[in-house]
Amino acid sequence: MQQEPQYLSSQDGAVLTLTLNRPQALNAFTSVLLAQLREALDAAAEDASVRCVVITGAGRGFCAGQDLSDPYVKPSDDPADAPKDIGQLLDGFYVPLALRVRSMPVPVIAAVNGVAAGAGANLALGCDLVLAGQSASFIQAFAKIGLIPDCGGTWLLPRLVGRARALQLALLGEKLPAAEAQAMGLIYQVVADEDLAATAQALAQRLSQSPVRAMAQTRRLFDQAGLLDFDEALKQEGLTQSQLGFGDDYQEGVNAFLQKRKPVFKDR
Ligand code: T3D
Repeated sequence: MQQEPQYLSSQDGAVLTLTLNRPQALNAFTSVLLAQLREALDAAAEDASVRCVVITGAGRGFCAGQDLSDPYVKPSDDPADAPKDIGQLLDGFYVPLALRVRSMPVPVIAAVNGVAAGAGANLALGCDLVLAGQSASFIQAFAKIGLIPDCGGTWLLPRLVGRARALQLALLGEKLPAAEAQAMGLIYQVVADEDLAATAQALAQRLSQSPVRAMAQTRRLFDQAGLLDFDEALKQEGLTQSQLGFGDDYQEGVNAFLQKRKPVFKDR
């Protein structure tokens, strides 16, 4: 049976905005929403008209993480039932979503409009640029229900803020206000709540007119750099630069500079 979309989708020029739309539960992830969001991103990855994606939430929250009342995770009332295997939920839904965000051919912006908890926080932190409204907050809520930071959290947090702060966030599970998240380097920028949507859209429009193929390659190289030694990182830079140098965007960027005009980038 076809499920009702649990997100909203709109496109303005080359900017696709996906809005998690379960405001009554602070946009907590059901298995349906997780699958729908991944499918929307899959479609955007294939759609040449999309050159930047914004992910945000409807209502007063960004995303409260896993919906704890979802049949996939809710403990059974019958003690005779075997416990649910949460790993299957991760493999089936969170892993494909986290990988999808991280491999998009275009930049992905999280516009965090309120609380981002658990996997909701880590979905946002996996995006390329994280903007937050001043009243937004980030909570590694896993600590309170006996789990580890998932949806990429164990990988993302130490890289973003270092081990000591990552452990602070993960073990204490306290609400981190957006301004503190910015101060510790967890996110890009905090803006007034009323300016968040417009700021995110302006940033997305700007990125959509930029050489997005090079941006996706920059993300890829940053992500793999921690696994490489310096020599290998330099080699990878050379290989990638070769490929980009054969692309139309490079020609266009150089020609536009020399001709003193605004470049029009098209590669994806
Ligand atoms: O099994 C697994 O869990 C595997 C997957 C793991 C990935 C994860 O994401 S684990 C982390 C799951 N998320 C949480 O533990 C967060 C739970 N929520 C909260 O701690 C709080 O709601 C917040 C701190 C996020 C916000 O607090 P507050 O006071 O602003 O709002 P509220 O009143 O608690 O919530 C508003 C409504 O949203 C409320 O419903 P009601 O009473 O008005 O009908 C609340 O039940 C609902 N809601 C919030 N979070 C969730 C949720 N419903 C289902 N699941 C949620 N995660």
